[in-house]
Amino acid sequence: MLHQAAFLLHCLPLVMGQYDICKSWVTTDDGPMWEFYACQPKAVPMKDYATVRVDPSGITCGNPPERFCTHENPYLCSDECDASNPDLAHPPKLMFDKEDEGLATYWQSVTWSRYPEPLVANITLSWNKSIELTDDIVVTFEYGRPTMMMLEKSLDNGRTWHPYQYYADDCNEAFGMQARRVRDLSATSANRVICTEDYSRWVGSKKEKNVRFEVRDRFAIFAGPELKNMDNLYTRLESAKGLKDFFTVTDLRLRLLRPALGGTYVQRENLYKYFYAVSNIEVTGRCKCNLHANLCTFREGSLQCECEHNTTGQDCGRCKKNFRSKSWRAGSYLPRPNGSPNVCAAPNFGNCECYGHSNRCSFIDFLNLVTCISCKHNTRGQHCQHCRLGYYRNSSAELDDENVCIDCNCNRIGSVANRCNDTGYCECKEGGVTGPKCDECLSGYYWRQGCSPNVCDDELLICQNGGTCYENQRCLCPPGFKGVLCEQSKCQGETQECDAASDLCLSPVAFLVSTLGLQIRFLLNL
Ligand SMILES: *[C@@H]1O[C@H](CO)[C@@H](O)[C@H](O)[C@H]1NC(C)=O
Ligand SMILES: *[C@@H]1O[C@H](CO)[C@@H](O)[C@H](O)[C@H]1NC(C)=O
Ligand SMILES: *[C@@H]1O[C@H](CO)[C@@H](O)[C@H](O)[C@H]1NC(C)=O
Ligand SMILES: *[C@@H]1O[C@H](CO)[C@@H](O)[C@H](O)[C@H]1NC(C)=O
Ligand SMILES: *[C@@H]1O[C@H](CO)[C@@H](O)[C@H](O)[C@H]1NC(C)=O
Ligand SMILES: [Ca+2]
Repeated sequence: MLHQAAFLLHCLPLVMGQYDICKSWVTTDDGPMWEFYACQPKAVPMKDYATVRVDPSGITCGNPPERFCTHENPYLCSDECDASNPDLAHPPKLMFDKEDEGLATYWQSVTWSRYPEPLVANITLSWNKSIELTDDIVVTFEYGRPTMMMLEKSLDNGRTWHPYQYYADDCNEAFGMQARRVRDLSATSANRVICTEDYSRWVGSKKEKNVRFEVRDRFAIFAGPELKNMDNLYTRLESAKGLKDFFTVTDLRLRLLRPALGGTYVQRENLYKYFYAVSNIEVTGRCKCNLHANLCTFREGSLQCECEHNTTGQDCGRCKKNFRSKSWRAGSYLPRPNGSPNVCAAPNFGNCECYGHSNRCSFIDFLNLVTCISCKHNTRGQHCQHCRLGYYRNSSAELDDENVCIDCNCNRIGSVANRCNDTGYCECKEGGVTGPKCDECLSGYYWRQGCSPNVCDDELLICQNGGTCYENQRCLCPPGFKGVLCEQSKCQGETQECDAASDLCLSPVAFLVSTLGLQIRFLLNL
C-alpha cells in the first residue's frame, strides 16, 4: 500500500510534466555531451498575463450610479453600483482578482433599461502570445448565466476572429443550430464548433454559476476519461490536421448577447434585474513554444518563450542566425517518450550557412572551400545567397525566406532573355517594346505577338473617306473605298463609267501620286 502511494507520487508529476526538460548532459562512449529532447513549458493559470477590454464603452455599471435588484429579490431594488465608490464599484479587473473565500468580487454591466434594444457586451482577453489551452475555460457568473452567449477566439492577435462555442437556452432559436454536447463528439469531430444548452438554463442564480469551454472533455476523446492515455492524445495532436491549432489562441472574446431572464419572458416593468456579472474567468494553458522551450517568462508586458535548441522568436518559430543549415521545424512529441527536438544546427564543417535553402554542404578540395549543394527556392551560390537566373531578389524578404527569389516573368516574345535586374525589370527587344516585363508597347506601336508600328491613328495616319481606325491595326473602310487608309476608290480605270455613288474615281495617275505620297508620309512618319 505504502509502496503504491509512493509510486503514485512519483508518477504523477511525470504524467503531468511530460516533456519538461529540453536537454541533459549525458555520458556516452564518445565522452560526455548534450542530449536534446522535445520540451514544453508547464501549464499555468493564464489570466494573470492577459490584458482585458470590455466593450462597448459605458457598459460597466456605476457611471452614473445605478440601482439594481436580483432575480431572487426582484422587487427589492436597493443594491447600488457606483463607480466612484470603491465599495460599490464593479470594474473589469474584479474578474481576475484573488477572492477571499465566500466573498465574490465581480465586474457588472449596466441594467437592461434600454430594453428591447439588446444588452450586449464583449469581454476580450489578449495575451499577445500564442497559448495552448490545457484545461477548461471556466467563466463564473453571479446572479445567473446569460441565456445567449458566444465564445470567440483569435490566433493572430485579434486581426481575425472565429467562433469557438455557442451558448443558449435554446440553440435553435438563438443561433439556428442544433444543440450538442462535447461528450457526444467523436475522434473525427473533436474540433467541431458546437452550440450547447448545458450552461444557459435557469437553475436559480446561486446554484450553477459556471459556463465552460470543455477542453478536458475533448482531450478525453483521445486520452480516456481520466486523461490517462496522454500518449494517444499527443499522437493525435501531432497527426490530426488542425487539432493542435484548435486548442491554440492568442485572444479570447466572450460575446454576451442576452442576460439571465430568471423566467421565460422579460418583465418590462422591472428591468433592473437584468444585467451581467462576472466574478472570475479561468484560463489554463501553456505558452506555445513549438516544443523548443520549457520556460515561458513575462517580460515587458508580454509572455516570451525561453527558446532552446538554437531557436529564437516569441514562439521559438525560427532558427537562430548561423544555425540555419536546415530549415526550421517544430519539435515533435514522437517518438515516445522523449520526442524529437528537431534542433537548429550550425553547418557541419567550415562556416557554411545556406539560409535554410539547403541541408547539405560539400567540401571542394581544389578550391579549399565549403559550399551549399542543391540550393532550393530558386537560389544559388556558395551560401544559396543569390537568385537563380530568371529570378530576382525580393527586397522585403530576409535571405532565409522561402520567397526570397521572385520569378522575373519576362514576356517570351518581348524580351531578349528571361532575366531581369534587381527591381524585376527585363531587357526588352528593339522595336517599340517596353514595360518592366516587356509586354507593353511604346506609343505609335500596338501589341500583336510583339510590337508593330501603328497602321492608323487619330493624329497623322488618319483613315480617309470616313474610315475608322481599328486598334491601330487597320482602317475599316466604308463601302466603295479600300487601301491602307481607305484612300482608294474601288472603281478604278479611266474609261469605265462609274456608279453615281462613286463619282470620286481617280485616274490611275492620280491614284499613283496619291499612294506614293502616302507611302512617303508613312516612311517619314510624318
Ligand atoms: C463584439 O465583437 C464582435 C466581433 O467579434 C463585433 O462584431 C461587435 O461589434 C462587438 N460588439 C461590441 C459591443 O463591441
Ligand atoms: C507583443 O509582443 C511582442 C514580442 O514580444 C512585442 O514586441 C510587442 O511590443 C508586444 N505588443 C504589445 C501590444 O504588447
Ligand atoms: C546551440 O549553439 C551552441 C553554441 O554553438 C551550442 O553550444 C549548443 O550545443 C547548440 N545547441 C543545440 C541544441 O544545437
Ligand atoms: C516577398 O517576400 C515577402 C515576405 O516573405 C512576401 O510576403 C511576399 O509575398 C514576397 N513577394 C513576392 C512577389 O513573392
Ligand atoms: C532596373 O531597370 C529599370 C529600367 O531600366 C531601372 O529603372 C531600374 O533603376 C533598374 N534597377 C536597378 C536596381 O538597376
Ligand atoms: Ca473576482
